[in-house]
Amino acid sequence: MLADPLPSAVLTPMATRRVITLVAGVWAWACSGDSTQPPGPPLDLTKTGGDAQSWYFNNRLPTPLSVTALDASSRPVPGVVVTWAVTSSAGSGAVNPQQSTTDASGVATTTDSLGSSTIQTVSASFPGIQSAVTFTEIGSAPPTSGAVDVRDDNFNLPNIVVQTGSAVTWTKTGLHEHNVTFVSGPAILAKIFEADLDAGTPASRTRTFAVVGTYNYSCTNHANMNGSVTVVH
Ligand SMILES: [Cu+2]
Repeated sequence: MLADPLPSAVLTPMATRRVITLVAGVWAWACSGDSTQPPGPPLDLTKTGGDAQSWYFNNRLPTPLSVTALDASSRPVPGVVVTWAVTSSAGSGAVNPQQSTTDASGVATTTDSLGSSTIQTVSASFPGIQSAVTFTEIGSAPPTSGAVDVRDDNFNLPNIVVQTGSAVTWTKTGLHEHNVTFVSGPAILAKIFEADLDAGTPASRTRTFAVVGTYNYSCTNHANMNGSVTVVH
């Protein structure tokens, strides 16, 4: 029995079938492993996180790369030393660490920094693996400026990325009284007041972002009117 069943009205026949399939899948998984039996030697790796990210040249990817070591019965294997290597051309980045050991859940991770190439591939393997797995990441140049519309009642776009040293301009396009109040980040920048955004005084204000990190801001007049500027190298 599901702990929190959906109202029957939203359970179309298709949705009901999906729920049944899901429950059956969990049931089969729960019964397939004999928990008293230790896993056998590792046979393969499966990617469990960090593949196919799009991020910026010479920056660390937001999500670490992770793999799970599996034995012949697809049980996770702890204690496997996984070797990570950038397999694309020179200048396409680096992984750190270059070796990591699978934990109690069979998972090993590394951090991955992009270089200056558009495509970066990283392999994960261990001695005797059937075939190494490959992560493929996409690099691009970060934007060198940003523009945010201050609307009724949201920021558009709410979340932007710029390179260090870039200026971001907030321009009032709505009619309500708004402000830009920085609430967290590497530095708390000066608040942009309603008067700053009123037409003609001027209609927009700019802040320059010198330090890498994520700056969060809000309009204090409207709940859930939030935005962020992520600054990369
Ligand atoms: Cu507002």
